[in-house]
Amino acid sequence: MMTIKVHHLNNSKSQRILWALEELGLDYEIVFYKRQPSFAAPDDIKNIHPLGKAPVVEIDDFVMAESGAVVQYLIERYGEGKFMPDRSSSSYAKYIELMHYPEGSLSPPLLDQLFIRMLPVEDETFKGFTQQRVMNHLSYVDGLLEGQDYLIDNEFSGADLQLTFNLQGANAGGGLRHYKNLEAFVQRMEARQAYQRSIDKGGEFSLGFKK
Ligand SMILES: N[C@@H](CCC(=O)N[C@@H](CS)C(=O)NCC(=O)O)C(=O)O
Repeated sequence: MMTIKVHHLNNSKSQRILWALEELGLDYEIVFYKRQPSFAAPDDIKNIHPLGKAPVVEIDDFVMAESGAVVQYLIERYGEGKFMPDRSSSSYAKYIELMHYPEGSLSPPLLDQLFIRMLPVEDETFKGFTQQRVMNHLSYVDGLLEGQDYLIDNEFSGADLQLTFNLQGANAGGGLRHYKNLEAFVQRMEARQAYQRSIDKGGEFSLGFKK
C-alpha cells in the first residue's frame, strides 16, 4: 500500500501539496512544523531533506522536495488523467511551462518585494527594479487569464494550483487590486472544496506580513 507523508510548515508552500492531495482524494499523513520568529523552518526538517525547506514529501520509500515537481509527480502518478492535459497535446508543453513558472520566475521578484516591505530596504534602484519586475510578471499572468477561468484549456489543472500560492502572497499586500483577472482567479481557487479541506487540515495559513 502506498504511503504519503507531508512535512508541512505553517504559512508555506507545503499548503500546495495538501491541496493537491485533497484534489486527488488521496490519504496522507501530515507532520507539522512551525516557523520560528525569524520565519525560518525549524532545523528538524533537515533530518528529512538537507535543504530544510517546506514542502518535503515522503512517498513510499523516497523523499521529494520542490513543490512544482511534487505536484506534477502526484498528478501524473495518481491523477488517472485528471488535472493535466493529455501528454501528446501541445497544451501539455504549456502546462509544464506554467507548472514551473511560479517557482522559477514569479516567486523571486515577489519575495524581493516582500523583503522590501518587511525590512524595509532603502535602496531606490533596487526598489524600482523590483517593482518593474513584479508588474511585468503580474501583467503577464493577468493576460494569460483574460477571458478564461483557468490557465490551460480553461480547465482546472496542477498549473492553476501551483500558481495560486504566489498570487495569494501578492494579494496579501494589496498587490492584485489592479489585476482583476488575478483577484478573481484567487477567489475562484480558494472557493474549491478541496482547497478548503486542505486549509482545515493544514492549520494556520496566512500570507500577510508584519513589519
Ligand atoms: N522552490 C521551493 C521553495 C521552498 C521554500 O523556500 N519553502 C519555504 C516556505 S514557503 C521555507 O521552507 N522557508 C523556511 C526556511 O527557509 O527556513 C518549493 O517550491 O518547494
